[in-house]
Amino acid sequence: LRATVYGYPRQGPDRELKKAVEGYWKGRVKADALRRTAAELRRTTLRQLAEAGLGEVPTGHFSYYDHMLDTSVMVGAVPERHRALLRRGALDGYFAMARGTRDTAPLEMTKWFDTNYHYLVPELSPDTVFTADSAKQVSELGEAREMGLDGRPVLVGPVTYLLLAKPAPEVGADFDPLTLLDRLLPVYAQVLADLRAAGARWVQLDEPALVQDRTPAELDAVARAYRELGGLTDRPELLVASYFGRLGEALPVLARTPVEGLALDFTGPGAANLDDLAAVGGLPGRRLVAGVVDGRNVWIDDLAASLSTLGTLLGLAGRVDVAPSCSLLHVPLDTAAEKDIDPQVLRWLAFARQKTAEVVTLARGLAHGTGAIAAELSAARAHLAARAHSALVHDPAVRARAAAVDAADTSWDRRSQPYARRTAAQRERLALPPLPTTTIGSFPQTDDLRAARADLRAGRIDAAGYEERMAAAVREVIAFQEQAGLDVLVHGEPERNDMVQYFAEQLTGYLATRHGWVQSYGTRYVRPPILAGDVSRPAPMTVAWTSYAQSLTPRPVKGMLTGPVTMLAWSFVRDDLPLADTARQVALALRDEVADLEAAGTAVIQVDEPALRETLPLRTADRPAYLAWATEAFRLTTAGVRPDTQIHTHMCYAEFGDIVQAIDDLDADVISLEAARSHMQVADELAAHGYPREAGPGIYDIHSPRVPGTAELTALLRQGLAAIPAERLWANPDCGLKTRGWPEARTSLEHLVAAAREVRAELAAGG
Ligand code: THG
Ligand code: ZN
Repeated sequence: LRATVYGYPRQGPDRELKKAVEGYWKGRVKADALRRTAAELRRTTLRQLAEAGLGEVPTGHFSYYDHMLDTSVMVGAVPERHRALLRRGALDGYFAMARGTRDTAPLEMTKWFDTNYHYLVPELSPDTVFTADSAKQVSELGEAREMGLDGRPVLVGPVTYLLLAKPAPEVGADFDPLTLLDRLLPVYAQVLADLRAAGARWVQLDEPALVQDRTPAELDAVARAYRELGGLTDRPELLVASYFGRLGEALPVLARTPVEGLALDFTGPGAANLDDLAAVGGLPGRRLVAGVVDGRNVWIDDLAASLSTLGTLLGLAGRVDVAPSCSLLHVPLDTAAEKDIDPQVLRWLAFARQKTAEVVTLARGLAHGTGAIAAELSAARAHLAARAHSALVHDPAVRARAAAVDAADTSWDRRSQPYARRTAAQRERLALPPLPTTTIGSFPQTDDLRAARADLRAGRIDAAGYEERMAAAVREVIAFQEQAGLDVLVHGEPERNDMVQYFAEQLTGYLATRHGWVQSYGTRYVRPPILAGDVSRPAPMTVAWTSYAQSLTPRPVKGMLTGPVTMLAWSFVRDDLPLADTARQVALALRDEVADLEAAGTAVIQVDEPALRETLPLRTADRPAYLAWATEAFRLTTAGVRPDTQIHTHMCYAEFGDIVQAIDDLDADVISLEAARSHMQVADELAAHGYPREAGPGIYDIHSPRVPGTAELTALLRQGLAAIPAERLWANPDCGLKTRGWPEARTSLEHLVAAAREVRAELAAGG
């Protein structure tokens, strides 16, 4: 009966790892210094985990960049184009795979399940030759053992590794990486043998892909993999870990293999694992690691409820250990760093360090009875009660307004006229040319803008001085767009740090953190705000900047808002209110902002929902319900406007095929989409669905500093015209320009306008 965790934030309390890695890229930090920094961070983590009282500490979960990339290195799945570099220097080859070099493209990056962490996608082909490289795992285990700790190496399991891989660029899309399983297993066998030789008693194999819908063939692969690995004699004991939900059909499959332990998630939808476990007769004689503390949200645990779950589980396995539901990578490090949050409120929150203490407490309570943790139980009860009754959490006016949306006699989320009719009114009001040109919203976030924010924080300038610096940036952005000849302008968002944080700071119900960094990808981190209470908007948030920009030009300036789904997806959400209800509250607050923008004369309002596709539930059965509340929240935000006010939306990430219906259900007038990298495939998908509205599949890929030529953009527009008629096609980049530099953004947009003009001329000539 012990407590453990699967992984921990890697960056350090002050993001030391980010600084060291980025310093190394810039040549300012030597390889040795980077390695020392990393080793020191790992030791600090191990010390912290040991002092907290963990019986067994995870090792090998550290990463300079990403654990899937580390797994690719461990099994030798290095693309040919990166091999030479990897031979010359391990770190440089590693970072080349992550970031590319001048001559080689990086691995593709995508979301890790439904978290906001992004991993590097392995590229596999029938020619992939796997070879074992246990060095990282063995040496990190050694670090723990030197400190006298019982280290449990954590690896990505072979089935999840293959299920998350994609065919290498040189092989067809129909190649299935899972066919490589029989070649991969001997490599895992070798790593297991190496880890046993290095002193590992247990090894954890993470198989989160098994909480998604899996085909019989895939389940068969699971059975084969763990029968084979389980049948090895020279190996540590195997703990197969699942998280992010219910294991479902994979549970009986795994239970029939000889693995010594399973880790299951008992939070949220994972709660169903309890009945499922009972249904397979439990795990007699084996180890169950019970993920009872939510590992991906920031609220303190209801210790009494968890103890009761654990009590039930005791009868279902030979040995029960206590853990968070998943790696603590997805939460910030330590609430103690948050000096700006009211200490009363801070007690409701648990970050990685606090969650570690919670699992230790639970293990103690389970082993020695509730008397042994009476103080912790009563503190948790008091904090939960304080939260449940706090005025910060409950706003009766917000509740009443949200409830009124349900009333059958309202049509809150329907516009006053159907799309076909209002489009004529918009055409008349806006008088745009065919193929109107616009941008997605943000312009380059320059060092100067960041310096202004730092100056404001440090008190070197006052609010008025800061606003003047922002106003100057708006003037520059408007002047450029007029001169370049864009049709629908934006103010450029110089005043926004992050598209969620900016709004969260202005809405009641949200908490902001100072140090609550969570890794998004590589050395990039976000500080997700915390949805703590009922959401309302005390005052207009964007009207002043939008109106200022509009005062500078006769052309229409778009109002720019972040949509309700994204406001939830990139925040920590409440665990005391259904997501759909929070979405509705955020939508109503945004609806007021939309109304104020419209009243101020804004004719075009864009509500971005980049996260609509990302938040899709992992199990297909859960998707219709999600899409229903998500699209309703968007319509609630936007449907209150006049017919001649044009609503735009924007989404990033390339795969839309499975949500085209939901996009249609948003009832927006215009959608801009990331498409530059998928060669206008998006336009075809929209057309195939019969999408009836206006659309701007991006023709300028803003994810790279490359400047597209006019001819290339003209060709993409013509391609778009093949799928979407001229009166419904827009010309725009595929995402915001905030990560770009001015020189390339300027030239690229000039090319974009030139391309639109050229194709317009062709259309006018009847071509
Ligand atoms: N905002 C939020 N979440 C997101 C994105 C976002 N999740 C998905 C996607 N976009 C992730 N992409 C990024 C891109 C850049 C950065 C982080 C995530 C980034 N971070 C800065 C860094 O680490 O140096 C810190 C930024 C800051 O100071 O706030 O550049 O756009 N919420
Ligand atoms: Zn985008």
